[in-house]
Amino acid sequence: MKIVDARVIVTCPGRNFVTLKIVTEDGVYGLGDATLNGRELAVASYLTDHVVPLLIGRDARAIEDTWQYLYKGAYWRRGPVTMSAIAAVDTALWDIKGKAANLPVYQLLGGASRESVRVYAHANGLDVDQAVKAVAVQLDLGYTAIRVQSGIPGLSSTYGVARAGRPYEPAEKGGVTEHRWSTEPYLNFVPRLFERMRSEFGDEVDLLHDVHHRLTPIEAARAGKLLEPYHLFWMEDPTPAEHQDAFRLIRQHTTTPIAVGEVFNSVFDCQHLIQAQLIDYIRATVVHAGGISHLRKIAALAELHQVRTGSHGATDLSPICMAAALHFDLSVHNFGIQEHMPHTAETDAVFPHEYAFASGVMHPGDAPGLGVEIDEALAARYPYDPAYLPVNRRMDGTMHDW
Ligand code: EZ4
Ligand code: CO
Repeated sequence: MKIVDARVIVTCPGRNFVTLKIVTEDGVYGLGDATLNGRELAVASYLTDHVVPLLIGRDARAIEDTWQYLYKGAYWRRGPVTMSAIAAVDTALWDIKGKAANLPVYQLLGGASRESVRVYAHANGLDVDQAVKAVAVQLDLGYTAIRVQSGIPGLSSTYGVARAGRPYEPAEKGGVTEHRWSTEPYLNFVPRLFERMRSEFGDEVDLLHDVHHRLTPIEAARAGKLLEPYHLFWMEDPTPAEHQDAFRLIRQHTTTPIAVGEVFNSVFDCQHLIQAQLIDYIRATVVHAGGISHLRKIAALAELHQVRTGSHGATDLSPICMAAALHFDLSVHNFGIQEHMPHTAETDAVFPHEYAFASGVMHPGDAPGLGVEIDEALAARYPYDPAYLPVNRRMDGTMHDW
């Protein structure tokens, strides 16, 4: 089953997506997401200029060998660009294998370990009252786990809060916007936000919060401790994860569960955090962590240490990644929860898919392969439109983590 064609499709139905399409000699094709928010064309070039020529003539059935060939064969290892490109190839080859076997991909991954995939929604507001309303909307839609972000008194903008009346979308067109950050107002505010949530919505709903890499370890420890009465499902990315032993300090101070890993590319990024049980949920995802094959290895390591998965699922991951994530989520034993930010109708029209949401859970569907398509004619009507994530500075102008 030789690969005869592979090509990259860049489209911007409201936001940019990079897709790899691999075609085999018998006409079966597979799709993989290669979107790296704000750095899309780097992955597109890595694929078109360096990976596609290596794929032509290879056996599409040899998924693991192709993964190792691209990983070891480049000599230069890891990193988001390389690993997103490898992920796209891997995802497309699983799609092909599923179609060739006439089975949904989750069946090839060992079959379903659960009936459906629990997902969490986003709710955000410019202030606490708006955030309360946003949570109520998500509860009405059937979600049982909700991530809550709010504007912070004293700060003009922050991560995770939409402009009035619009769905949250971090990448912005027309240059790089700058946010200003101050830790003290945040630390004073965030316990009050969740105190209000519990008083409005009771104890049953699972509440999550994304710190988005902004605190030092001791500040994160303070946040986790102050949030304990409101028993969060998780506190996400409390501190940047380059220095992994930093999480030991947070752990010594708080029982608030910790989720990390949406920017991780490989099992080596996760290794210490998992083996030392410094986190509770690993957020690595299909597109940025080497595809379905590599993410399964991360999950297998996590399973040994009672760490569950909680894959990143923001709108900058395309519906192809979402489909792949749901096959992975349904099959791995130590699945925890899946992030779900619904795509716009424009995006869904370019990527018609089988997966569906109902009553707080999702299912990838039973179509052969991943169960996701790309409408290439429609995609071609949305040319690439550069957009960047914001940057973040402290009050004195020092660059900070966004
Ligand atoms: O900032 O996907 O948990 N979700 C997140 C996301 C990320 C974006 C970056 O492209 O942190 O909103
Ligand atoms: Co996050």
